[in-house]
Amino acid sequence: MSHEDFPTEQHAVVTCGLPYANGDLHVGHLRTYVGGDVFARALRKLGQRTAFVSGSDMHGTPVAVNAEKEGVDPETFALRWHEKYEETFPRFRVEFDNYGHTHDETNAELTREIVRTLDERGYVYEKDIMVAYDPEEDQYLPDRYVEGTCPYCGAKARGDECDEGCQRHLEPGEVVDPVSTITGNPAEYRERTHKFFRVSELQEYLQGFIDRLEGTANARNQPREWIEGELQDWCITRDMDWGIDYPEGSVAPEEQRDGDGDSAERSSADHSSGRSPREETVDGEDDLVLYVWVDAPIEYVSSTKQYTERVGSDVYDWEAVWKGEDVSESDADSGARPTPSGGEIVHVIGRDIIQHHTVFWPAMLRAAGYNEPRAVMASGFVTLGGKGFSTSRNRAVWADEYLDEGFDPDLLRYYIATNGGFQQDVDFSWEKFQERVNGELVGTVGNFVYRSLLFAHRNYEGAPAGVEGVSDGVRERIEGAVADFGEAVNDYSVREAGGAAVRLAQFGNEYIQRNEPWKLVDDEPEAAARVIYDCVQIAKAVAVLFEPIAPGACERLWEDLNEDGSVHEVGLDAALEPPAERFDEPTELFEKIPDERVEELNEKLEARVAEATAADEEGDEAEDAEATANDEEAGTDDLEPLADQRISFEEFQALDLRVGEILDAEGIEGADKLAKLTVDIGLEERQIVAGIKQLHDLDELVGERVIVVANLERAELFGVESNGMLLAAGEQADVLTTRGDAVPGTKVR
Ligand code: B3M
Ligand code: ZN
Repeated sequence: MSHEDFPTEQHAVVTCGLPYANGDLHVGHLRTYVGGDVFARALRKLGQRTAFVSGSDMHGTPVAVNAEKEGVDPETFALRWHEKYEETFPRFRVEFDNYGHTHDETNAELTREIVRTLDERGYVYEKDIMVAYDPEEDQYLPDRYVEGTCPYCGAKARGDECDEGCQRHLEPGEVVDPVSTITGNPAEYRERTHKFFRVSELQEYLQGFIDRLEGTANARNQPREWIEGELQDWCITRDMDWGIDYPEGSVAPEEQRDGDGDSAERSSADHSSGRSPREETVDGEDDLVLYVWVDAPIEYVSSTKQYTERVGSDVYDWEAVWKGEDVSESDADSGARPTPSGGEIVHVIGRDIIQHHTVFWPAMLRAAGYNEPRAVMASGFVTLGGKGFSTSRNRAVWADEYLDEGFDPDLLRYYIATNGGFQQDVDFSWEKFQERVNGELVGTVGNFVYRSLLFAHRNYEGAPAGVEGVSDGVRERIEGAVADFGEAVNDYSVREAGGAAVRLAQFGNEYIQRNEPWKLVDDEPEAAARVIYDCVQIAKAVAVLFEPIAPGACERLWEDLNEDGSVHEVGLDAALEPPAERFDEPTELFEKIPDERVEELNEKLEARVAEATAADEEGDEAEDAEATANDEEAGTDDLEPLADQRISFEEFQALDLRVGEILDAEGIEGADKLAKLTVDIGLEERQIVAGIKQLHDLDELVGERVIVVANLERAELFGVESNGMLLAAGEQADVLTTRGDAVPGTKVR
């Protein structure tokens, strides 16, 4: 890896966290996959050779527990979900170059090889530990088979993670007051011998690694406290029989004993009996399977390998990407920076699995002689009504449901990729979805492209002939957008990569509006032709730059522009290549979502959220009636979680907040919620569009002192320019005001 700006000479691999093959996908999952897909496409646009890979996570208790609930063996169960995911991702235009699964032969073999290497290099040792056990069921209780209290923060926690509290990974035996999730009985702790990986020996290396790591700020900062504190070794085996066997002793002979003589066709992981967690085997010999978090990330490598097997190593060499130069056993735990070699490895994950990707995984890679990741991009969660998605409570917008509603996947891609920074949590709402679709996709991008191409087609049958290329000013704008796009990729900002195209289309709209070619056509035909040529060029550039976010729409636009080849394959240079002189009447790229549709969707969703919330409360009451009552009293139930990302004082100061006085307020015709305000902010008067029409008597707002974000970028809402933003709290737009008599223009600090 180089740490040079993209594009680099090296091959890149973009991976997405593997979904557990245990249930339906929802919009929350899609955030990571869409983000990964956008990033991989954007890298390719820059000219970086990139493989985009992932696979289903088949093992571990998340799969075993759900399979057991259905009374199906885990292999059948997981394969069914795997096949479902294979179908679902392309329906959202999330197109992996390879999508494998952790239970296939490639991954099982590579996992055994890597673990053997760790073992041979002295990174693995055995230790007796206390493991939760259900005496009634006569079973050990790994991971999700046990629940209890987090020893670090006191939240309710699963056996292997503090999912509702501090998000820490928990080691076997750590959870306090363990309860079996099979019987609900208190669990006992029993002594067992397990294998441990010496993460602690790699502390110095990891400290260097985290300083080098690129990606989103959460992934670079959050792990510091773990890496700089006391690093614990990591238990890498479990008392289960669903998984990949620990590769030693009995493993190899047992495979040979298997007797069908055709081990290649046999499913690789050795136990698929459906008995999970492990019961003692007949001969009393009980072996360990690897912890799911060992073989899961190895699938990133296996999946890349499968891609190479398909396309050939001359096209894409997985070994060069992942292996490069091995570090010897003795060097591996030193903090020395590894020799730069190998590929640009970028992991795209959810923010709950940062620790696995910035501590355990790089430690494993390093100790086994593989290359380290260049970047980790950790996405925020998608919430509903301020609370996390919950599969079991049906508090979710499901992937299938979205498609069944007949929406184009590009709309959701745009919304979830650009509605906030990648690492921020996003509260899903159909209104916001509609606002972004109708405003930016239909109003800005679609509108600009349609009016330009229609005018070009009607008057010139394509890009006007005889124009000597694009005008200088427009060329500069396009070059600026291309540069912004490149910068966004290098900043790992999916949102900004999308923003570059939308801003260019916005400029296009202003350009056509300002130059009014329809007025020039008769009297100044040359001037008209030049303007329209420029607009067609902008439309072509938009197709190129917006492809990562909206690959379907850009494919249509490319066809409308009668361009050769595939918009998915062209590089950024194509943005300034001359457009075609012949094309047909264009199609509309995006369709407006009517208000009735949103109301209908909202009703469904609100009913579902209410039901889920009621279910939550019932559950909570059973556990802790008092705490729930207090919460309700305080009305905190619906609050969005606090942002986990701190900002610096400088970042805060970048906001120019001012006291303003509302001079005039009127509704915007046709818009349900928007009001156009004239606000005196001392130094000047501003026109601000605010979503408060339904919620306030507009006349009463005149004279109110309000707080204005004065340096927010200008926006156009419903065709009306908004130059600043009003601060307001909550769904009811409770407008913030001042308590004393600060005059308009006073800075808020
Ligand atoms: N299967 C899903 C999760 O915890 C888990 C990811 C594995 S990535 C190597 O989000
Ligand atoms: Zn915790």
